[in-house]
Amino acid sequence: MQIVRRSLCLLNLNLKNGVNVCGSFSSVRWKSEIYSDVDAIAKRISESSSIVVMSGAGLSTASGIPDFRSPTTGIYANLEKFKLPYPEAIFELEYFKTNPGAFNIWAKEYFPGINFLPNKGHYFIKLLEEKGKLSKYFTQNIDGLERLAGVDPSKICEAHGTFSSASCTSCQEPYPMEDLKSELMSDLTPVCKKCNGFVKPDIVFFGENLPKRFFDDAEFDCLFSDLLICVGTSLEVYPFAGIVDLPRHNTARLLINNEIVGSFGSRPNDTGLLGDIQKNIEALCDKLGWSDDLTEIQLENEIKIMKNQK
Ligand code: CNA
Repeated sequence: MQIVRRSLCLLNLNLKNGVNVCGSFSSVRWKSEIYSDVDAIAKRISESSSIVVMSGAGLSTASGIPDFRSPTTGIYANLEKFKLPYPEAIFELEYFKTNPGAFNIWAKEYFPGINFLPNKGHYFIKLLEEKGKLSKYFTQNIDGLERLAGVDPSKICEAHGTFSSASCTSCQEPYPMEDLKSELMSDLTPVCKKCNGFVKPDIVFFGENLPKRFFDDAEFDCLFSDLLICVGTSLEVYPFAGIVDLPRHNTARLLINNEIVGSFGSRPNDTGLLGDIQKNIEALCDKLGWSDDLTEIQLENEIKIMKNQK
C-alpha cells in the first residue's frame, strides 16, 4: 500500500499538475544496506560535472536548528512548548489560520540571519559550485543558510519558500517583512491590516502549493545530471521527496544522512555515507583533496558575515 501511494506521488511530480501541494507520507524503506566506499564516492564526484544536490533539515542541525524527526533533538520529540495537537500542525496552513502561536514561537527563535551560521555541509555545496560541478541545489529548508554561505541564488531552488517576503493567509495581501520581523521578535502576532487574517512569511506550509519553478527545474536538472546528492532529509515530505527518483535509472546517487531513506539502495549506482553529515563531508573532502578549499571558503565567508553584521 505504501509503495502504491509513493509511486502515485512520483507520477504526479512528473505530470506537474497532480500533487503539487506540500504533504507528508511515510516513505518506503527499500534496503537496510548501501554501498559506502568513500574512495569510490570521491572518485565519482571528481568525475562528475553536473551534480544535483537536494537537502533537508538534517543539513542545518549542526548549525543548531533542530530538524523534524531526529529521535531526541527533533521538533517532533520536543513538542511540549508548542502545545500542538499533532506534530505537523506547526507547519500546517489550516492549523495556522486559527492557531498561529506555535509557528510564531518557532519563527522567532529560528528567524534567518540572526542566531545561526552555515556549517560545513552548506560550504560543501558552495565548494561544488566553485568547482563548476553544481547544476542545481534544491532545498526544503527555510533557514536561508545556503544563501548565507554564499551559494549563488540562481543555483538555489528553495522549494518550501523563504523568509524574504510575507503575506496574509486569508486575503494574500503582502505584509512588510520588517514589520513581521519586529512583531515576532516582540512576541506580537502579526495581523493583516486589510482583513485581520493572520500573517506568515511566504514559506510553503503543508497544504500549500510549491513554486512552479520547482517542478520545471527538478525535472530538467535531474534528467541531465550525472550525480544526485541527497543530504539530511528523511524524504517523508512530498512532492519534494520525489526529486530523488527523477534522475535516469543508472545515474549515480549519493545519500549523506544518518540512516537510509527513500528508495536509496534500490538502484545500481546508489551509494551512501551514513552517520554524521559533518564528519562524512570532512572525510569526503579529505579524499577529494578539497579540505583546505573547504576551510578557506568557510573562513572567508564567516569574515564577510561578521563584517556585514557590524
Ligand atoms: P526530517 O524529516 O526531520 O529529516 C531529517 C533527516 O536528517 C533525518 O533522516 C535525520 O536522521 C537526518 N539528520 C539530522 N541531523 C543529522 C546529522 N547531523 N547528520 C546526519 N543526518 C542527520 O527533515 P526533512 O527536511 O526531511 O523534513 C522536511 C520538512 C522539515 C520541510 O518541510 C522543512 O521545511 C522542515 N524543517 C526545516 C528546517 C530548516 O529550515 N532548517 C527545520 C525544521 C524543519
